[in-house]
Amino acid sequence: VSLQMMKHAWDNYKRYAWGLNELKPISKQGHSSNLFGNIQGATIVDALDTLYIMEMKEEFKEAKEWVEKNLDFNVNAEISVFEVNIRFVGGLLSAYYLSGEEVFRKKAVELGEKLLPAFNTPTGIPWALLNIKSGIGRNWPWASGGSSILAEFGTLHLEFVHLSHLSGNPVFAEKVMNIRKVLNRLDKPEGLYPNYLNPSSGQWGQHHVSIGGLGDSFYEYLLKAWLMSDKTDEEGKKMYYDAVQAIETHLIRKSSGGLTYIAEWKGGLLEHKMGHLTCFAGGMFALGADGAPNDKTGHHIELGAEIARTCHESYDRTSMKLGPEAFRFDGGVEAIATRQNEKYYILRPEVIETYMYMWRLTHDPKYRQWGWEAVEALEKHCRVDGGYSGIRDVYNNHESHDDVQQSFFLSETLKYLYLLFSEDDLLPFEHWVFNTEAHPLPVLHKDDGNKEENQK
Ligand code: DMJ
Repeated sequence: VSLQMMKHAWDNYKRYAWGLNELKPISKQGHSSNLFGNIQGATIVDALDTLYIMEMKEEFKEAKEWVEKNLDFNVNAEISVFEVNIRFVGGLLSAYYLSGEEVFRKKAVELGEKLLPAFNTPTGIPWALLNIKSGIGRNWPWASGGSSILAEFGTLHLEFVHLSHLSGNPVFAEKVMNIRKVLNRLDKPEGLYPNYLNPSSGQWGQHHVSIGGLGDSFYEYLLKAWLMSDKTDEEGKKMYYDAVQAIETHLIRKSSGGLTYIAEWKGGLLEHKMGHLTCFAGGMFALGADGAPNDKTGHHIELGAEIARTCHESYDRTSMKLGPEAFRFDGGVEAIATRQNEKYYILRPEVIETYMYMWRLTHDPKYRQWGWEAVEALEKHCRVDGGYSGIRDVYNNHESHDDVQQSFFLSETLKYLYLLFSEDDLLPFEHWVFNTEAHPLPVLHKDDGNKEENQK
């Protein structure tokens, strides 16, 4: 089924928005997000590995030809370093490792080089935004105290380690190792990492902590850096398990109805709200269970299972059976969005991602059932003639479509669905880690420097 869904999403993108970043499936035209500046083709690059894995050979070939002929980074564009890294660098790296086609390696390294000026700050903590022509960077105007964002500068590690591996140039890995050095020197309030860090002063901005937006994939990349290093990166490992310990103590709570959730922390006060983005953490806890210190393996799996259950409830308690952007555990509700501007669903993957990890790690059939419920809901409410669209209010009985087919729907949501219903030996966890945009990167095995081995 996910293959049919991919075909529908891809064919319509191709028909109405080919070469542009994303598709507007209702108005049947291209959609340009300013996150990528003038870089074009986000959907193509994000979808390459999904096409490959689903064995959509014709489509993969036309996507590759587009990359060869049209993917151009010599543009005057201000881009989000994080978004371009996870979608474009990550997408190109995976396409290279899966297919072995040199063009993807070349383009990934070329783009990586374009991103390097972002690190020209007093601390080496990169800017959020970079003009890839002039090399001038800056931060989001809304970020506390001119800060860079934890989830942005903390989500470069996996790709940059691979860029050094593939180019033979150590500079990429050095840049991301330095980020850790800066973080390790700093005092952390209650052992937690605030979402804001000023790249000039090296000081935290507001003490807001989140495992959802602004924080999320920083934690994910600590764990995955350790796994991707064939468990040799002890620093990443320690930072991950220490962070999880602090998260458990200060952010994880149980509702009176028995649902475990991860709250947000604002200078010591808890906001009892969990974002859809935070739901990825169920899969992360389960993936990290194996290495958990002090015999805590079972506990981390259980934590993953509880987060999966809570996130499933957030879907089940809507009329469309698709989860809201954020849900609350206060004012007499549990796992329900109470604010109008938190009731939307934009084809996000995190809940399905967690089902996929839980399925692989436990084989409890309920995760496939829950994934199937999501497929039915997507088909019923998000599928339109011209592709797939997000929904403005999942509690309503009538769809109001937002008219965007997000590129991560093809790279993540559909890929995780496909993996959820595949055998475990498709991209096995011993050999692959997924970047935060679901692009698989090979584990760099310590006993062989040779690439072929890593492609098993
Ligand atoms: C994706 O770009 C990535 O998963 C990122 O980590 C968070 N936001 C979207 C999906 O929701």
